[in-house]
Amino acid sequence: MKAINKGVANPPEHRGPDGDALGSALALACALREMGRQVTVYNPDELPYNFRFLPGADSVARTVPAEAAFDVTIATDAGAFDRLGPDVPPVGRRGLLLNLDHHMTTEPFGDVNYVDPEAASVGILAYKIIRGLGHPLSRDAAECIYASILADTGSFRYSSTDPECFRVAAELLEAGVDPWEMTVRVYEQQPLARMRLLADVLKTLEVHGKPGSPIDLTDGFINYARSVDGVEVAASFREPSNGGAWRVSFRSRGRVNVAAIAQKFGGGGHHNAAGCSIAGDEAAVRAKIAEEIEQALRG
Ligand SMILES: [Mn+2]
Repeated sequence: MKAINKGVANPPEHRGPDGDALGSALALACALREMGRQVTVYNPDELPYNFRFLPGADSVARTVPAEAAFDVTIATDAGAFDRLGPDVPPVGRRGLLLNLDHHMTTEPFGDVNYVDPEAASVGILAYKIIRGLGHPLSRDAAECIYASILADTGSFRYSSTDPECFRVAAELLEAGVDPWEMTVRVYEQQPLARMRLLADVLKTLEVHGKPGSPIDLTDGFINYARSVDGVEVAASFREPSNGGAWRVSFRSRGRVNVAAIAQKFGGGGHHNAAGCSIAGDEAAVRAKIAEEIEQALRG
C-alpha cells in the first residue's frame, strides 16, 4: 500500500506539497497503518515547514526504490499525473491508482478518480474513505485531516468553508484534536526568517531579489496583497531558478475565477486560488498576466 502525496501544492503553482496534499496523504497513511497495512508516503520535495509536525511526516520518503511494488497507489490533491514526482511506480508495480482531488481543473488520471470540487479539502475525502472503511478516527489521523482543512479554508475563512467541513471538524475535535495547539503549530511558530521576508515583501508588495528563499517560507504572502482594500485579484511572480519558467500564483477575492486565468497558461487550481508557469522575461510575463486579469475584471 502506498499513499503518494503529490509533488505539487494546491493551487498547483509550485512543486512541494501544501498542507492539504500532505495532510490528506498522512491521514490515510495513519489509518491504513492502524489497520495493519504497510504504507509508504512519497513526496520528492521538501515538506512545508509548518506542517512537518504532522504524525508520520518524519517518515515521508523522498525517493521510492525502482523495484518497489504496491497493491494500491493513492495520489492526493495532485491536479495532474506529471506532478506526482519521478518515482511514481509504473503500471504493473503500482496496483490500482486512486486519484483523490478537488481541483476543478484536475485530470482524471487515476484508475479510479474520486474528485469532488465541492470538497473543502482533499482531507475531507480522506476522512470519508476512513469512515467508509469503518475505521475509527485516531487522534493522529484527525490531526492530519484538521490540518488539511485549515490549509485549504484559510482556517475556516475562505468561501470553500462549508457546513460539511465544520461537521467533520467537530468529529475531529471529538477524536482529540486540540484547535489551539493546531493553530500554534501551523500559524504561530513561524521561523524568524519568514517574518523578515514578510517585512521585505510588504514594503513593496512585489518580491524582488530574494534568490534562494525557501519556497515554503514565502507561502501565503500573496494573501497580504489580496488583503489590501479594493484589490480583487492578486498575482505573485517567482523568479525562475535556472532558466525555467516563472511561477505565477493568483488569489481572487471571489468575483474573478483565477483558475480560468491560470488554465489559459496551462495551469489550474480553484476559483479563488490558482497558479501556472510561464516562460519569458519578467516584463513580458507580468504584462501578459496583467492583461488577462484586467480582461477578467472587465468580464
Ligand atoms: Mn487541496
